[in-house]
Amino acid sequence: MGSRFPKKVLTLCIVHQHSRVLLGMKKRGFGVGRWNGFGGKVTTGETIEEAAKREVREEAGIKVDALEKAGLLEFEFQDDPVVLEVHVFRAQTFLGEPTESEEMKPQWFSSEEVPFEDMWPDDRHWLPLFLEGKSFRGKFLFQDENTLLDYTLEELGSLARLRNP
Ligand code: 6OG
Repeated sequence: MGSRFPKKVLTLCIVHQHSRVLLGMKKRGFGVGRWNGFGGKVTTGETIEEAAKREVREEAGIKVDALEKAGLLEFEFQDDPVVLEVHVFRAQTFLGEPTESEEMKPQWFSSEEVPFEDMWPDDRHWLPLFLEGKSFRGKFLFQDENTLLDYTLEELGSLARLRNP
């Protein structure tokens, strides 16, 4: 898990309001059949935060504004040199009505009933921190899409939060 590998920068935004979270069922591509936040690749000429907002609009049909940085996750697959650097954001407010797109089918879940068995295997580790309003940083090594081999995860304190995006 090192920085000498090529990186892909991605966003992941979860709308979190009191005791509920908005997730989307991925209908195609990477992670198909799993519930996840909304997000995707950062493209040239946009900031990571702009990309996060754009992806939420494209995938869930809603507008999010005040994004809060929640976490930084790195995913690596054995036999694949590309490291996925995923910037996780929290949105507490939004405009519009969540609407199904070609890529995602949005649905509200109670924070106590997150469907971890139909999500990426890393989510059960970091999402509880997210739901507690904490910031975190983690690295996850997968054998394949269903098998998590190893991971490290740290909660960031208030000092670290100032230093780490
Ligand atoms: P597109 O490539 O479809 O965006 N993503 C992951 N999310 C979780 N929870 N675990 C993973 O473990 C993930 N790998 C990628 C980032 C892919 C979306 O899926 C997220 C993006 O929001 C490997 O454009």
